[in-house]
Amino acid sequence: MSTATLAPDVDELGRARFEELIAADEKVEPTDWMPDAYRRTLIRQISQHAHSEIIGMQPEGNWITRAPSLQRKAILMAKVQDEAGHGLYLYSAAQTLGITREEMYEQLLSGTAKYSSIFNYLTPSWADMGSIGWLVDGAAICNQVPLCRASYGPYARAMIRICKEESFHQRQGFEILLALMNGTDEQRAMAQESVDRWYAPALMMFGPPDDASPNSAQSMAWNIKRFSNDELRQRFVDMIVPQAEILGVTLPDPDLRWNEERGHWDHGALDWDEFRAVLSGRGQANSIRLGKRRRAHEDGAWVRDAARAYAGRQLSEVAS
Ligand code: FAQ
Repeated sequence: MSTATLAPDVDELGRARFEELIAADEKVEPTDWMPDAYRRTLIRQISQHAHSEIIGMQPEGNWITRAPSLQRKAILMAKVQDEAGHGLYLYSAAQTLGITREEMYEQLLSGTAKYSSIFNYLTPSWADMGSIGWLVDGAAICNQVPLCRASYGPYARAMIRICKEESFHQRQGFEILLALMNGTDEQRAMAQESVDRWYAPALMMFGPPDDASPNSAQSMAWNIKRFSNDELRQRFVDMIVPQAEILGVTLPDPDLRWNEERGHWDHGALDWDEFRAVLSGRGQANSIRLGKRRRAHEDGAWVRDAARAYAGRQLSEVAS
């Protein structure tokens, strides 16, 4: 009898258990064996998601001091703070996979990590706070609700709270636009101009079309992604068309029409050259976003030093 039969390889047992968990649609936890490629995929997706939340604070942070009332300012501050919190839960979830926070920061600051394309667009008007909430958080919800059922436990659990907060974010954005649409002609024009700029970039947040999405098939087989990029984009379009009607804004898409046969709204082609340009660093605000993040990281060095010194003192007190 071979030793292999007496003591089956730990990896083989782990792999069988992993496959059982995925087949039964149960959760994989940090201490479970998992294939390297599954771990790498999760680190990629979760860290990109965390970076998106952190960089995503900037377009709205830009308006905190200029919000039109104290109430709007308080709401916007709370929203931006929520985004920081989402980034932190997500970095923590990624750390359970064996990458350190410092490694992830380094990837972001050096420009080697991706973050969502949407945050490389400028926010020149107050109405953009409405469009970000309604369209960007709306797209984020469509994409993220299914992630609450992702197979990796720490990611799925982080997403539950994040989605609750995102749905408040979406409603506050909708309400900003509704107030503008119920206002003066100038305010209505401001809201429409902003929706005109955010509609297509929001549709592109879902990622490339399915036939150009290299990661989807494997991520779906592992129950990380539950729906393809195009399926989620379709859900989003179906969701916002009636909402746009309530707002009284026009979606800037001449090809948008109800398809009786499919039972869905058809939408026009998207400019994937623009998407690729944004991903390669040539969007409106890529250099502004990364430059600001780098400065904030440098300015925060003293906080990290102080926290490290404090943690060291606590440890030495416990040890003594
Ligand atoms: N931007 O094969 P796929 C938010 C990349 S949070 C940049 O389809 P996958 C909240 C993709 O990474 C927004 N890159 O990839 C908020 C891959 O590159 P890689 C973030 C993109 O992973 C609101 C390549 O293209 N949400 O908004 C984008 O299967 C307001 C090929 O693509 C998440 O991260 C993009 N839009 O599907 C905060 C959700 N799309 O890594 C502040 C979690 C694709 O191979 C204010 N992530 N790429 O070099 C996901 O669901 C997925 O990762 C997808 C992409 C759907 C984004």
